Amino acid sequence: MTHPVTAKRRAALAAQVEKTVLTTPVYDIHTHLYDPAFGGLLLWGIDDLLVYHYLVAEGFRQFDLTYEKFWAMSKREQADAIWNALFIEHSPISEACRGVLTTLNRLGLDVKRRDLPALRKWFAKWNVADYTTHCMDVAGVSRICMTNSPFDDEERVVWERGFRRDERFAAALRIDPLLLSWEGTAAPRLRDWGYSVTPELSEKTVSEVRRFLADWTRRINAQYLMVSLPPDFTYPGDNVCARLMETAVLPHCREAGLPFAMMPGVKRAVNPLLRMAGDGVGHCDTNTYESLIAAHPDNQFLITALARENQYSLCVAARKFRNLHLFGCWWFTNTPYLIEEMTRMRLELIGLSVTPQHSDARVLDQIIYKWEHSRRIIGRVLAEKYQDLAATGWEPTNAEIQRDVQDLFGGAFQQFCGRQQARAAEAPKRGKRRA
Ligand code: HDL
Ligand code: ZN
Repeated sequence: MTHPVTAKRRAALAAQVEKTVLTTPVYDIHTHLYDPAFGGLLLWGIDDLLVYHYLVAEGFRQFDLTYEKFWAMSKREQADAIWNALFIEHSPISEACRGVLTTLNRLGLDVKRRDLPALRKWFAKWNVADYTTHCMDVAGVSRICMTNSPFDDEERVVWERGFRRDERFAAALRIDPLLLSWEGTAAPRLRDWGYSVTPELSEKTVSEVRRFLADWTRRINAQYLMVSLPPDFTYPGDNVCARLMETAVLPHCREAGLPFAMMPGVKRAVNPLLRMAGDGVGHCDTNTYESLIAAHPDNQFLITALARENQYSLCVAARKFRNLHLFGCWWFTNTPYLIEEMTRMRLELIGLSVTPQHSDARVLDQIIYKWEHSRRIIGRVLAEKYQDLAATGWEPTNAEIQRDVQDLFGGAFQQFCGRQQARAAEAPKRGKRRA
């Protein structure tokens, strides 16, 4: 017998969920932002917002500029071209355009004036330290995880010099060149840095790769390791990527007590003339990820996939493997339509053991719109789920709603990471490294 849920009760539930979702602080577990100590690497302000690579790609669909002409422009000139094309000559309907306006509006700026010079004047008054705190306050983001690569020359020197960490900024060790360009990029660089590796994956080389991973894990206090993988990555497979994962990366993660995050489905440089905006999407083979996860029950895996078509099979895979945690609506899936579709699919198939969103922000101010938009969608879906439950007679208390939302906004991720740390701590304290 269903319990008649009055419209008033449904509305009260929805209002409670909305209030909780809009006010619960978020741990943003994957971004391209930087601790302000990294100086110019931390992008912020109206011109960086406008030349974000999502808007560059959309701008090229409207203006007749050649690629060469556009890339020869200053950042301000590029921002002017994008502003005129996407905000003045056409209405800013796309999610990336809307995001700029949401950010400006939440910062208290009057967007209907369409006055870019006035906007620039407002941003010019800020300094990065105060503005970082302001953006995090407006966005309700309490912690930001960076993407940190030793292979990024600008970033590496800051780590090597050392600096006082802003404890709001966590670090993740990004290792794409190690796995995807071992012979061409990583092996020579590791040798430059004093690790005696050879292109062949000898025992000595593997041991030195693990020493490199351990050094950088310690240096940045990595919360997880991370790689973005092409659609055709296969496991098992006779490829360097799979072999380095198996012999070096995953044993290191077990020993260090860290999850391994994989982001499959990027087709890099589909249009190289667009530079960072030129990457596309490819469908990955979920079998590969099921095989990898099944073969490593003592590792914790985080996955966010780029192709919409992979979302359902990954949800089913997450039902099979408790050491798989799905996160975010990444990149091209970060649109209202797909965030709603993916959040429904996940809540209905794997409940609250998921992290429905990360911002992937490259420009500090973007956390304001990326979280404003996603909170509202996640809140709508969650409210509907509770309303469905209410029809059975079961209703969440306000404390249970708060607990569930905290889980979705970083708590479930931290519990998931905690399992790998606990396993590493239990591991018998042996002299030699764990295989
Ligand atoms: O590889 C990644 O982490 C992606 O997020 C890329 O950095 C991509 O350029 C991006 O910014 N997507 O939103
Ligand atoms: Zn990213």
